[in-house]
Amino acid sequence: MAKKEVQTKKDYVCPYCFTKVDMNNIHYICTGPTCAKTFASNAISSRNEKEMMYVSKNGVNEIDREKSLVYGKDPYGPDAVIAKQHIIRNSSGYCDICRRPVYVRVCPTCHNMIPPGAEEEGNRIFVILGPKGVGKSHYIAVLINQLKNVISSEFHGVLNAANDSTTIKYRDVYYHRLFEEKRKLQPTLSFGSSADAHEPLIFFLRILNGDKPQVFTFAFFDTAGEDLVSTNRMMQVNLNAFISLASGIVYLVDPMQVKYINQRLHVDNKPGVGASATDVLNNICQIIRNNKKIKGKDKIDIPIAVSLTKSDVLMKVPENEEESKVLFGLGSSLHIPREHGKYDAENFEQIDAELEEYIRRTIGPEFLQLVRSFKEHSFFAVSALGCNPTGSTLPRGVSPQRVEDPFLWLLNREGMR
Ligand SMILES: Nc1nc2c(ncn2[C@@H]2O[C@H](COP(=O)(O)OP(=O)(O)OP(=O)(O)O)[C@@H](O)[C@H]2O)c(=O)[nH]1
Ligand SMILES: [Mg+2]
Ligand SMILES: [Zn+2]
Ligand SMILES: [Zn+2]
Repeated sequence: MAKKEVQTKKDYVCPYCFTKVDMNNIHYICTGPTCAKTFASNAISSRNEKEMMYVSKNGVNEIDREKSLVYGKDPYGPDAVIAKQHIIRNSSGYCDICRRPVYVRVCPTCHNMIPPGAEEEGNRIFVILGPKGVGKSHYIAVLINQLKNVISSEFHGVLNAANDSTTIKYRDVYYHRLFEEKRKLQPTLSFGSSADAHEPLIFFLRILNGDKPQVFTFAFFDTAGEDLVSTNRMMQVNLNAFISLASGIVYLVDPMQVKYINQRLHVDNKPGVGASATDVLNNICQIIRNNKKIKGKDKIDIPIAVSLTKSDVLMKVPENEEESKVLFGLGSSLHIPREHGKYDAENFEQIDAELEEYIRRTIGPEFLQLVRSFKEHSFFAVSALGCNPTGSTLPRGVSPQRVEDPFLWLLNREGMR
């Protein structure tokens, strides 16, 4: 990857509860198998009032008070979260029960794990945004699978799920349905509809290139298009917090939902003209500006990769003159493969320039203006499926095109070597 100064001592933002964590004030977990139970019985026998706060009603289990509160459970009630392992609420580095050193670090607010290396590399929260039906969920499903393959074979890295709930959610909601059953994904539920919808997919990426390995933590949020239609709605479902904390935004635009393109393109199953890409991006800008107190004249400091989705439909042979105005011809830079195993800045710059012109013609200059209010921006075109599905199944499976491009660009901004 291109050389870029690596920022050290990043703030660690907990991807589960969005708290900025002070790394000098974290909690630990002891992996000793009996310490939690011993803690509970010690507290009961010594009648230590402070410790009793963390013991279940029946006196048998240690209670995770913090996690209970974060998940909306009464820590004194019957469904308080039970701590399977003893929690140490100070930075002494030792378990107060078994006296052994402790290594597993957790967020002091929600007690989810802080990965090793977090204080050096920080973590990156990437959000995938865009109006309803633009292809966010299919993009995420395919991106993660593609990154696993691309990253390992090209960049000497490994992408692993950070926890069991990520493994399960990715497999059950995305991978199984799309790659094994070869069926299209369902529309995403609103962020407010269930606690489950709040939890991002979290992955660790370890890059072994160079002398010192780099570790990145990624949190992917799959948002529901309907949650982005108004700033009020975004505030209501608390989307504003994580959008503003993001290290990178992938903003997806469905070309078929753009009026100018929709009117000229001849494909099966064409969706209708959709919510304006400009309006939704404008809402996102407002939310970020309010949250980060960025003045109107200043640029937004989160890199944005604006990506046209479903690019497969724009690669066809034109049926007439009008249609050729909205298609990518044979000479398009999108046909030039990026150089593998390194960050191919030239290839991305060519695509960026071609797409900027395409977007100016088809979506309009106001949209470009808005994109330019981000300090760093680049245009991409991706296809998650590689074909235009006519029914609810994909008999020939998926053949993704360029889905990793926006992400490689964002990673390069984040100092991936
Ligand atoms: N031709 C083509 N169609 C696609 C592609 N990806 C998605 N689609 C179509 O677009 C529809 C919507 O995709 P989703 O991924 O569900 O869109 P979304 O943005 O997650 O939608 P919401 O969750 O409702 O906001 C799918 O059902 C597919 O029919 C692609 O790469 N190519
Ligand atoms: Mg979706
Ligand atoms: Zn212990
Ligand atoms: Zn947390």
